[in-house]
Amino acid sequence: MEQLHVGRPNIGDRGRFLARLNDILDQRWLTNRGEYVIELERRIAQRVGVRNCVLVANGTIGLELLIRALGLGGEVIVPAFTFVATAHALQWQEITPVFADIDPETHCLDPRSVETAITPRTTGIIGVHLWGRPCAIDELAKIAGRHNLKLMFDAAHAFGCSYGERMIGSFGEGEVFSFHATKIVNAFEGGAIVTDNDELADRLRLMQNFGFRGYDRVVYLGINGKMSEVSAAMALTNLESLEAFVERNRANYFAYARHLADLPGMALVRYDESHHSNYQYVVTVVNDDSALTRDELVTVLHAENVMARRYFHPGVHRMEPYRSYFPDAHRLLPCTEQVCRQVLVLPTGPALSEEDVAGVCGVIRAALKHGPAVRERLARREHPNP
Ligand code: T4K
Repeated sequence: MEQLHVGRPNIGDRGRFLARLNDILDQRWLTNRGEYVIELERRIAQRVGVRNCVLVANGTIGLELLIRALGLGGEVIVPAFTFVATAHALQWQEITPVFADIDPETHCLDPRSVETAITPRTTGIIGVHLWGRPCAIDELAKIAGRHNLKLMFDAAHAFGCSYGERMIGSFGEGEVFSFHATKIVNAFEGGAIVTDNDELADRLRLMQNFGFRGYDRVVYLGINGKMSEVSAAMALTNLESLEAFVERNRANYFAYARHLADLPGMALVRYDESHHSNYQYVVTVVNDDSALTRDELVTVLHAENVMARRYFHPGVHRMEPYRSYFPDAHRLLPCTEQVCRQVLVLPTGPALSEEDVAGVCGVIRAALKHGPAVRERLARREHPNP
């Protein structure tokens, strides 16, 4: 089988992208808020239904800028079941990430755990719409309101997704998308901060461009977080194919659902049809009834060229520097611990055909059917006889 990946980039109309690239070269306007960045900001704000979109070089710097622009400090509550960037964006600014547990059904922050993590030093909450599935937005907003905390969202996975009829991107003080190569819409590297707050957006624009307000006039502490024109042109082109990408992902998702339906020990994480989803991730949970553990299954899949991923193993709380700072964090995170042990993300995206999906499921089915024999062979591979 040809190698199959989780994060194969979605690539829209190549001709349109190359025409845009030629135009950028002809105009010799490569970065610093050129016409492609302005056009992409306008289209994203319109699509999400917010007043402001500030494009940035990547999702991580988007998180860092929004955290700083909101004046967060002290402690901020985040999940540990997320990509490490969510916590790094805080720690990089010497703000302490305090890990709350997740709901085992949604894989997003459990509001009850958030409430118990609040201390007098807490200034904010960052919810992560993991796998593009919305957090418990209303409950988190109530908690933030009750304790006078700022609420923002890491929406890296959730471009094109909604909470009911309202688009993700329009909640909290602001939200951050990632347009990394592996995301539903990619800009090679890129990200966006979206918010309805004009004053916040103005501050973000200053911060993202060294604090410049016009030529020679610096009015704020800033950094370089700008998106280039070529990235904006790529994202604009891909945005025009978003519906087609989602359609392919959706078809793959339901093909997986059919093939894996009656497999004991393995469950596909569901997308609630009352929200729009981009179906970017095919997430499975390998539970205790499975004939093989998640880690055994991933070894088999990799040997068969299926590059399934153990996102976000072992959990941010078990990665440095957090592991050293909070060696006992896992005691308060039982659901995170379990999900980190069980989640397996399978390849999808327009690069995968339904036949590929059938092939992946065939490998899984055969491995689980012959579980004990496979386990024995894996053990022999690890400890060969002298
Ligand atoms: N918050 C959350 C919740 C996030 O998930 C992320 C990023 C962020 C914040 C930060 O946003 P950015 O600063 O990245 O904009 C990947 C991505 O690098 C990362 O962007 C993403 N989350 C995360 C979930 O996935 P890795 O370590 O899995 O990347 P990598 O290089 O192993 O790529 C994944 C797969 O994609 C590989 O199997 C190969 C394939 N691939 C990858 C690239 C880059 C390709 O086929 N072509 C490519 O160009 O993190």
